Amino acid sequence: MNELVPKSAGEDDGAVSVRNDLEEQSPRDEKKRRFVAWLRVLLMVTVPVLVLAFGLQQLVKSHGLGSLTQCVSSNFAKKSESSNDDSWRLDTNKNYTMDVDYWLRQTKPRERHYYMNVTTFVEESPDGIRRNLTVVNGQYPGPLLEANAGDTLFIHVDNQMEHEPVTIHCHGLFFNNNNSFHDGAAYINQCPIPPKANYTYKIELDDRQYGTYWYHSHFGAQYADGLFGPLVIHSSEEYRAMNSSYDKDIVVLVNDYYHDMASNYLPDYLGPANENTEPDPDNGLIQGQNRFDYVASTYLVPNGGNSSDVSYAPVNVSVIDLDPNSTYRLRLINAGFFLTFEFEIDSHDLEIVEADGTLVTPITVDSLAVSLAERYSFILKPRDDKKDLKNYWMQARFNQFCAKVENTNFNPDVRAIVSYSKHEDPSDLQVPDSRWQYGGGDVVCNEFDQSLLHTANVTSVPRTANGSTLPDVRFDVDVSFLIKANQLTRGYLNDQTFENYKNGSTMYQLAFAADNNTIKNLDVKDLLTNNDHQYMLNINERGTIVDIVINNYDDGNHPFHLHGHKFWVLAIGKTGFFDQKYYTDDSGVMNFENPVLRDTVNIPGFGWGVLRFVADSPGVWPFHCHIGWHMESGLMMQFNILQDEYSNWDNYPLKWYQQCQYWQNQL
Ligand SMILES: [Cu+2]
Repeated sequence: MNELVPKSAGEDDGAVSVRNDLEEQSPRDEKKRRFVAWLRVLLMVTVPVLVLAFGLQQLVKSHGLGSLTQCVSSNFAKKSESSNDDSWRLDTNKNYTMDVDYWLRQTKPRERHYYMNVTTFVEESPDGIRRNLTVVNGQYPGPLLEANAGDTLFIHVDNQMEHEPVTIHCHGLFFNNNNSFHDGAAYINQCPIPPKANYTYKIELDDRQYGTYWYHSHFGAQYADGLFGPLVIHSSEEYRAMNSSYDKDIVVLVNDYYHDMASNYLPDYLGPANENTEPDPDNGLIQGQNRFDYVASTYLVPNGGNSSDVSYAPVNVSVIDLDPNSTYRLRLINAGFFLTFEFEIDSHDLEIVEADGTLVTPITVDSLAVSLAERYSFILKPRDDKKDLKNYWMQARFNQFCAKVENTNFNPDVRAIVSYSKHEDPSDLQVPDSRWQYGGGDVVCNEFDQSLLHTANVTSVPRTANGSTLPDVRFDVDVSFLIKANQLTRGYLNDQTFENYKNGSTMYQLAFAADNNTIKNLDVKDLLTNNDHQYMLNINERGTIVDIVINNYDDGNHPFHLHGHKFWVLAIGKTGFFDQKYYTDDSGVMNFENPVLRDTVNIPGFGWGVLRFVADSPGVWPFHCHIGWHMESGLMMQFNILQDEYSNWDNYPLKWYQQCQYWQNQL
């Protein structure tokens, strides 16, 4: 039986302490469940009446700018009866433009509530080809979440899907030492939100964290289908540190894009005799939109579909409106599933000022390569005189050499128009041909050279107590894809491939059965454990300086991401292997002064990298390649940090606990 608290039965239904063991919880739970059952009946009677009475009017609370509140569930019901109706398309010119002054005026921390109704939305067409999407609030792409540093962010997720669970992960957030159970990684630090259930993430934002982030589903391959969007944390401190160098602020969201649901590609990809040949995208999008030149005779219908089922109507590129008299900060996000892209805007220089929420010493480039899940802010510097500014191509050129893309549908030339001319009809815009020579046709698969990025205003990376350049713990991890039993190819970190934990989530077990679980009991002090397919690096001492030394034995590049932390990119090697002598010699291979501090970085094919982080945030944190296909293939592990602390917390949300019980009862 479903033991979950029904929708709307109370947002914050109390907290659970792990000091009580599971048995001691039961009577309290039982009492609560009975109350909840009563509430459920009450709601079943009253809600339909209310809904009728209000004529489907949305009762959405508005806080802050409330930008999510305009677009709620009444969009879902309508379907193909209105093929010209593109209200499903998020108005990114409006939604992704931030009000710089508003956020600077906010001086006191406050709550920011956002409401996400998750549905599988039937057949809309960001690039002209109709397909199913899984979306937030009936729109694509996902809406912007905004807060100030120090605010408390509430994300109220209502999973309205009939059959699919969901989670929402806020990529790059710290979770402030005390609430990593809200990180949203399915089966790791959360049990997924079941179909037709809801969940509220309460994230107390660190007052030292600001910049450009994003959110996405962390359940299976779901985010490829549309469950993602930008997340920006404003800060007057950051603004001052940037010398107030902009007056307009816009998110540019870029993603590679498939013409079918990710789940339809997975059986082939993960099936026998497929040696890690990833599904290739069909297109890429900027602000959720791009052209696709459909030719019926040559179009490859994905996954053996029927060509007579293909529905297409031409779509234009998106137009980003700019004011010639303003200075813009653009926040660029690679929210894709697979590929790196090279980004440029004709006749503009890009002054990079931020990488993954870290201010960097400004550096000016014509273009830059952005790996999956990375973010950059830059100040936009037009080369033409202000009075001559008109229309220009913005381009995100997907690097198909990296991935050996063979899909003949694939359009790697992803564009939008940057327009300074107030226009009526986008199709009338005159845009000069681009003269950009994409990478000079470079067949190398590297991202932007990380050694050119320097964290602003620092003089040293964290060091151990004795001041040495060596870490407290060095963790070497080898990356490979191996064919093992039944001709199945899987991703391996050292010799371990990740599989979803079957009995709730690992954090649930490690916290609530700290002395009696099948993964890692509290008294086990091993640095590495591997039980129940849960490969873990265990750090038990707060403040431990950890270096992750990654050697990539695979020919493909892998953008690695660590949840809940930022790491210092001490070195990236394009060839060969890491050598211990780099710690102490004068080769300058490693930077211990001012390397970039970020949460995602690309490890080149047959290359290596050394990443340093300080283990100071208790939780079970995924460390993984962000290529969605590779995650599904097992290129993921967990960093179990300060289990003795989080297994004593008393603030686990009741619903977090109950949703794990729900899944256990399904076993
Ligand atoms: Cu990968």
